Order: sequence, then structure tokens, then C-alpha cells
Amino acid sequence: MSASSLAAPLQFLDGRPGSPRPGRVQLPPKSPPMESTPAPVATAASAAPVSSPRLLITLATFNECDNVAPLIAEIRKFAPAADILVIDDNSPDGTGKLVDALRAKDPTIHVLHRPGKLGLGTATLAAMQYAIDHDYDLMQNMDADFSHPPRFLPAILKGMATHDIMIGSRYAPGGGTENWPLVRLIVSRAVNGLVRFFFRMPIQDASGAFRCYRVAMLKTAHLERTQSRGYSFQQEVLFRCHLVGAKLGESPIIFENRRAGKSKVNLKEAVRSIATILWLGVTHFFGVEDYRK
Ligand SMILES: Nc1nc2c(ncn2[C@@H]2O[C@H](COP(=O)(O)OP(=O)(O)O)[C@@H](O)[C@H]2O)c(=O)[nH]1
Ligand SMILES: [Mg+2]
Repeated sequence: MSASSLAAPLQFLDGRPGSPRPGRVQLPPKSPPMESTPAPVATAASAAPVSSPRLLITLATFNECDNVAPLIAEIRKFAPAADILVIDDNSPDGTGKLVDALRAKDPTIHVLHRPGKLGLGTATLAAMQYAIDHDYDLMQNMDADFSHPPRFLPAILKGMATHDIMIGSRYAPGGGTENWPLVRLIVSRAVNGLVRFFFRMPIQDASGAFRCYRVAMLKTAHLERTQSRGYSFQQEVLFRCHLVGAKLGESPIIFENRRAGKSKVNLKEAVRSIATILWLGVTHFFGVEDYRK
């Protein structure tokens, strides 16, 4: 499957691509941080050695003007050679303009400007399309609010020597969440339990967005068929990658509270995401729908 084969179905993901930059990083020697169960079908991607991959770090933003600049500075400490892509949905607080100003000083920062709030899922899909179109080897996604602390990047990237997707995992041994209310913890755990049950994926944390993807594997995962537009995108994309044999690994992280601004999760989005996961899970589990096609 070529990069362009994803382009047509994803054209609704408006953006203004910048020019590709080298963005090469040195991966540490092979040694996965966590076990992973072999996936059903081996991909060419899982076998491909990556010695000096081109890394793109992607940040979806909606009203993150107080977080994005210090976050990029912090990321630089742990992944100095990476390029950075911000996908901004015309944030009313001016996040997009702020990132344009950062880009004027640092051309390794790229921005996709979309016309309005189109959802975290489609923002991440647009980032994946960008990584494919610009020939990156690895795409590392992070929230733009410091909930995904950059200090965990080296361990996640190290795992990419032997996996197609490395998840910065709250629920792997050593991982956790900072001061989450019990209700949020229960809902998150329950969603992950459902996902493990229905999708048979060998991982603890299927709902976090702190993940590194092998771009060659993303090209094979039929992401143009993704139904989720919001937060259930995280589970669906993992499921679709699992179906094409992606090798999944987890590296523990502590999920911290956002530093500034407000969460964009609301009840409607939470309910819609859980409904999408249940729909995909039940139809897959009972063979109503073949998501390999
Ligand atoms: N581009 C874009 N980014 C979004 C959208 N919704 C949320 N985000 C970003 O996605 C990340 C996670 O969102 P957040 O509200 O912190 O969710 P929470 O961490 O689950 O509370 C943050 O970087 C947000 O700015 C959206 O519709 N479009
Ligand atoms: Mg957040």
C-alpha cells in the first residue's frame, strides 16, 4: 500500500504541510522495556531493522497556548533530533499563531492548521498521514498538556527497536496516574478491560495517546476505514494495527495532570467513544463485521 493510497480517504483532514526535515534519531541498543505477545501475522515492518530512524513527534492542540512552547522545549531535552508537528484546530486562544511564531525561528517545527475543532482522532489521523507523506520512520504522539511527560520518551523509543507500536502505559508495572478521581480510574480501567476482552489485544493500556508508531506499519493498517473521530480513536487504531500483525509493546509512564488550561473531554464525547468501542468490539467478537476487509 503506498502512502498516497491513504491520501484520498483522509482529504477531510485539512492541513498545510511543511517541508520534511531530516529528524534522525539514534535508537539505543535492542532491549524491549516490556514483553509483548506475538501478533497473529508477521509484518514486514516488524522485521525491518531501524538504526537511525527519522522521528516525528506529533502534538494535537486545542487551546494549549500556555503549554505548547514549554512542552516543545522539554521534548527537545529528550529527543533533540526529532521534528515536531502540531495539529491545531484553529484554537480560539491563539495556539496556532504561537506555533507559527515558533516555526519562524525553528524550521524543524511544523504546523497543520485545520479550520475548527474536528476531534482528537482525526487530528491524530492527519498526523499519521503527514508522517507517511513526509517519509518519517517513527511517529511519536503526545498530548500537548504535559500529561505525557517527555522524560519517558527515551524508554518508549528504545522499545521501537523490537516493536511496531510502543505504548506509554499507565497500567504496565511501574506506571500510574497522578491524583485521578476514583470514578475516572474506574471508567478507564473498565474501558481497557472491555478492549482486552473484545479485541484480544495483549496490552494493559489501550486508551492512552502517548504512543510511538512505526510508519511503515501504519501504511498497512487500513486507517482510512477508521470510524472514530474522537477519543475512541486510540482503541480503534490499535485494534486495526493489531489486525495487520503489529507487534505491540508497553513502557510504563506516570500520567500527570495537565499543567494549564482545561480538558476537552465532555460527557457526550465520552459516551460516544464508549459506544464506538462497544460497536466495534461486539461486531468483531461475534463475527458480524470482518474488520480485516
Ligand atoms: N487538534 C485537536 N486537538 C484536540 C482536540 N481535542 C483535544 N485535543 C488535544 O488532545 C490532547 C488531549 O486532550 P485533553 O483535553 O487534555 O484530554 P484528556 O487528557 O483526556 O483530559 C490535548 O493536547 C488537547 O489539546 C481536537 O478536537 N482537535
Ligand atoms: Mg489532557
